[in-house]
Amino acid sequence: MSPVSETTPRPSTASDADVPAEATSLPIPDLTRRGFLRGAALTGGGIMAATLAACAPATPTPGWTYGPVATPAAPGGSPTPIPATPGPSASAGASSSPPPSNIPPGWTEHDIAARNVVRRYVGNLAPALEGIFGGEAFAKIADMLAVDEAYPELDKKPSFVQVPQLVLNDLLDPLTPELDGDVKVFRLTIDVIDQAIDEMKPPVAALGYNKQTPGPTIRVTEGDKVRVIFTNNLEETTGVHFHGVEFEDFFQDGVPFVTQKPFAPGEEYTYEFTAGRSGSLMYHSHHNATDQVGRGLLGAFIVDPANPTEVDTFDRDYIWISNDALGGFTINGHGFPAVVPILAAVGEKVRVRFMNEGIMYHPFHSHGYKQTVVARDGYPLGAGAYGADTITVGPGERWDVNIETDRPGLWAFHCHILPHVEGADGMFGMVNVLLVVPEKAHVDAIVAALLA
Ligand SMILES: [Cu+2]
Repeated sequence: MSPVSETTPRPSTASDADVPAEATSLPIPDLTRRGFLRGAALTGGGIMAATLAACAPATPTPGWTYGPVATPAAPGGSPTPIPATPGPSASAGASSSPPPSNIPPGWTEHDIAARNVVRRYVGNLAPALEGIFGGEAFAKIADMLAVDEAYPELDKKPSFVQVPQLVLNDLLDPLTPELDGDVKVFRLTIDVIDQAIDEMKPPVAALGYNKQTPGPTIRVTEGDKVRVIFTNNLEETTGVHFHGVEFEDFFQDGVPFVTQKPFAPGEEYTYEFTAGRSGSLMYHSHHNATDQVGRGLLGAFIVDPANPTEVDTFDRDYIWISNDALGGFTINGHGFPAVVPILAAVGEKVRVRFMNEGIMYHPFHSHGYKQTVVARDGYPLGAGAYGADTITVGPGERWDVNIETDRPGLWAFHCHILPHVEGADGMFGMVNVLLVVPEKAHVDAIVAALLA
């Protein structure tokens, strides 16, 4: 299975579900032999350990801050050594590699720092790229990253695997409802958490649903009767709004003092409604929201169509929730290099669901590929679907795009407001990568290895 929701409305592909066991025996020897096993042995525990670790960080939690934070101190438990002797400038503090003994001619500390961010992103995937893209392409990548320097990141999993992730949590531990008759019942807690924006910075004080931000994806089908029960474990009141639902009963709309009283600490509160239309919707706090949503009380609410059309049939499905209010510039709660790539094989159709929970506009630009915009705010565009390579997503908006892959590569995919993505220490924040590999077997092997 791909790193996507389990309930993608596509023709059944049972073979997808049991990928990991067979994937590693596929003809991609470099992937397992030289790349991942080494890293897996060092980091151990994998995603689940990272998820658990995020719930109980040992370090103090500073408040949210804007933009890149070049904090050299590693969070508790990080094995990353910090160079004791900075180079000519300390500005490369986000790097975990020792200062290079020789900076290539014409380079500055900026170049070294920028390269280190990408080294952290690729991690121990770097050697495996030879088996995926072939020797010629790998030689260029290896030269760019100076793989022959045997830098420390070569022995670590990619940054995005070292922190909890919505995409991976949805894959490994999807929020599944109980059934009460014909009602799908979801239970969520609302908690104070610490959020690691990436694997290097100290975690920040945050709020989450089921101890994660974004909260777990709530996924139902058009026409389903839905009950969602929240338990407020905060020491403050809150309320939850399902954003985009056309409620029959306005008292389910979740706006304290307009449709309900806020729910108090320790209180349980139940919303019950029918998912009346399909689309990419959201759920989030609608109480003290600048603060509470900014700190992380947000998540995706996906209503799959009862009768999917061709547009709603795809191979992989990615949620892309941006936030910027108080936690820096994040995609799914993390900043680059801790953002899970959009991973696909040549010949696949990928759905990306942009959802903006922040307070700013973000133009998300795809390198190398057309995005076909198929729905806005969950409403299908039908024959009005159009192509673009830059999709501006405003606060509260959701834009669904399909991308059809036909060429392999590592394609940058990022907000084009440059202060949201790149600074003196290289790329950060709202940067993602569309990683297109030649064959589906490569996707499966990568996922299996990352999760090992
Ligand atoms: Cu932006």
